[in-house]
Amino acid sequence: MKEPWWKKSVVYQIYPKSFKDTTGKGVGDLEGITSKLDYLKELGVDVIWLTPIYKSPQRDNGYDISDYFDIHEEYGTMDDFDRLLEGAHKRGMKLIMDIVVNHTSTEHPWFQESRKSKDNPYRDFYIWKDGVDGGPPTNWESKFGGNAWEYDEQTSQYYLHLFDVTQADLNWENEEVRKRVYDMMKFWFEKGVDGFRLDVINLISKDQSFPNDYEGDGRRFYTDGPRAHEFMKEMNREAFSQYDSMTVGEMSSTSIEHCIKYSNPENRELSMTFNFHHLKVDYENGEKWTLADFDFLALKDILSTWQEEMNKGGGWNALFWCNHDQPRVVSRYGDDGKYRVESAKMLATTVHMMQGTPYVYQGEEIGMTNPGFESIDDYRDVESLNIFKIKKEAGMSENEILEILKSKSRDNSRTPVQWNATENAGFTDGTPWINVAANYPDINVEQALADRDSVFYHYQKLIALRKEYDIITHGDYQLILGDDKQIFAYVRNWNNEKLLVVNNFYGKNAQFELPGDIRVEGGEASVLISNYEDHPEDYRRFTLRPYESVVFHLK
Ligand code: TEU
Repeated sequence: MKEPWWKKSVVYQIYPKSFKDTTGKGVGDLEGITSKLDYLKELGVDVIWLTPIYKSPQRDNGYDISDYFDIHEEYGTMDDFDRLLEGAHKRGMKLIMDIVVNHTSTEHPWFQESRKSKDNPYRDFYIWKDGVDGGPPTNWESKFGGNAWEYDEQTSQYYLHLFDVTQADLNWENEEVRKRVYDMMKFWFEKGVDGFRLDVINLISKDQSFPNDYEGDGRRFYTDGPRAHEFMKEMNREAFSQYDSMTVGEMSSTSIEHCIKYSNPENRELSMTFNFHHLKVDYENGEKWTLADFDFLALKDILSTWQEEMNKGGGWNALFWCNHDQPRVVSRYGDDGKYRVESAKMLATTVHMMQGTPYVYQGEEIGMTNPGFESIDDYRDVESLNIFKIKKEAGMSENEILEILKSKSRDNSRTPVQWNATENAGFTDGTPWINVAANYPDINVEQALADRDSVFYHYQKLIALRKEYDIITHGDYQLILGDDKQIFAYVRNWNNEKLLVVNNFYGKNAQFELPGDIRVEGGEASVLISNYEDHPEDYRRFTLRPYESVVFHLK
């Protein structure tokens, strides 16, 4: 079988709202993306992933879709989209769309019909239930806080919303719903898009007995649910398999076993999966809205287990630190002060040298940081605003909540891309929909392109190395020094070659010593990439400086 193109690809994620505004309304647009295609080409990425650009009331920045066949007005028109797609293809880049089919906006005409009456033809497109004892049908919780059921007076029943109350869950048991979804996917394929990122796709199949959850928030009754794989196979058969496409599923609270099933080509479901376990090591007792140092040993263990097990099971990982839901990684697992550049490069190397398809989130390639917002008025994200309210009502002080949001809010990654040092970082001539981070005069694309030692060129090199060395794609993965409290080191093996990847995750020196059981045949060693001007002589034993990262190629 010919190797699929996406195995050697690097994907660049664009959050259009914050990318580049060309009209002065303060919101990014499609033309803004088209105007930056040469920049992306220079970085070297192969695929662009656009977060949702469909018509939407924007309660959740487009993850609440009201028309799958139209473009959100502020972003432009279908012609703008066609030009963007053509521009990407002309430059040899692919483009994938973000598709949200676990739920729609309550403004979607399907839902508008559905809520009208119990016998409306669209009633069964969504999940409606009677209340129990004057309350909601189950105790399931919304991912954005509060109960997951909303009472609708018109028909005296509740509808399910695993996210915001304006995001009603579709009823995937209904064949007609599934058919409409596949037809819609084909519409975009016919336009020429190269695949999809599928939003929370492992939540579409709910346990039809809808039980109460006395041990948790309900997720075990809909995560990787009873018919999830069946639906994925059907989707593949009806849509994906008819095009040379890549598909990546966003998997919420999933397991390795399920991700192997979703992404092993023999199963004909998806190309690859995102999971989030490595981004929960800074939670206290599993709770996101807390402040805790990250657990370095757990981080190594989780990433390594996924590397080994997915490889063994024939699955394929999406590799990433950042997206539009996560704080900036340099502020999180690196150092966004003194060692910003070193630690941003080190973190990049750590995941780009693993097996899987790497994703770069806009601004990550120049080492953008969390903005450090001080006031609740700076926040826009529906989840952050909900949590602020809920925590306040529960008695937490405003200052304490603001401290948590400063490190955990999804808005940390949603501030505008910093293009240059002019007002509003060159993002807009108007008033940006969300404030630009104050450090834009120092951290911006123009500055990065002018500095050969910038984070940008490190990413450019990592992306180029993937094309040059097959071992990065195919080699197996072996964690070494698993107990070391400062060094994240691993070996990749392929044919008679090895990659030795050594990273210092802290701002103080560390001693590296290659374990004796790692055998190197010829002993010819070259350095593929590092983040200091000079690098160690002997790969077997050396001192790592703060956040130092070195990759040796051995054969
Ligand atoms: O996110 C799914 C999801 O569960 C999270 O990443 C979520 O943001 C986090 O759990 C909240 O604590 C996807 C999208 O990426 C996100 O932007 C949407 O808000 C969400 O689905 C609903 O469509």
